Amino acid sequence: MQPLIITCAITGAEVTRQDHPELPITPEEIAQAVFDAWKEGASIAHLHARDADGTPTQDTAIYEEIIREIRARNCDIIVQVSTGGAVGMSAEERMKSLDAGPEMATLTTGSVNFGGDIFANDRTLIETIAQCMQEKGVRPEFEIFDLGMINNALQLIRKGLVSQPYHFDFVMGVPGAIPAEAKHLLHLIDSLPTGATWTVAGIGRAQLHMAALAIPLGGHVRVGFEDNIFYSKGVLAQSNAQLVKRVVEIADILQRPIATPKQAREILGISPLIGKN
Ligand code: KMH
Ligand code: ZN
Repeated sequence: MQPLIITCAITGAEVTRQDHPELPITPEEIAQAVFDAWKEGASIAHLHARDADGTPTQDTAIYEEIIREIRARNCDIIVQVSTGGAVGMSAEERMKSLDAGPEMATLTTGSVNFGGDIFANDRTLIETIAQCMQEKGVRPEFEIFDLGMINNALQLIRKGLVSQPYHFDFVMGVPGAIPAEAKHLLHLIDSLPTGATWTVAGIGRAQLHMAALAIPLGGHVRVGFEDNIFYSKGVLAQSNAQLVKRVVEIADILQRPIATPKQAREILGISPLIGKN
């Protein structure tokens, strides 16, 4: 089994300081939270940017500042930016994060109900973002909120817009999308192209359960405040790092080693970080 890649989704676009008083918002806060999560065993940081007042933004300069702050901490974590942004953003706005020089980025391959909103990703938008990533040499992670999105991802592969190795993230438990249940996870895994790797991001209380399922199944795990702010029922997690630490503890019990960023880059087909690994 591959060593376990842990992604930490630090901030997201939906959670507010009202929801969690320690939500990282400024580039410094986000970078420090990434550093702390990396220290605990995360090898990918999934990043969203916020304005000074906490509003989601895809502003290139803010992403650049976050990345600069991460590297200033001598942290070799894989930087994965969001191209999902927030509901309602245009494709042009969403792609601005790709100009900040990330190694990896998310790519949602279909539209989905997203709570009371619609996260709209029509075919033209998906292909436009995929092409932009290909031109910039940014590795995509397919964000799969529902089964049909795997079909759309396969279409991109057939069109030559994404090359191997393929990596998928199953986001499970968003209200309006695929429920976070074991039978659905098994079906998603079964629907992947041969050799693809996968991560699961359970939403809310499903974060823990889906992580615990993924580890013995040979998948990878995403945790963090973007998807879940609680440690247990009614108890807020102290930090993103605390959520990462718990996954490492479970993996340890199940005797699955944790991937370093260097190992994660090898698995995901990402070039070594110059001067680091
Ligand atoms: N904020 C969601 C609407 C991604 O990062 O690519 C989209 C999202 C997915 O978070
Ligand atoms: Zn995201």
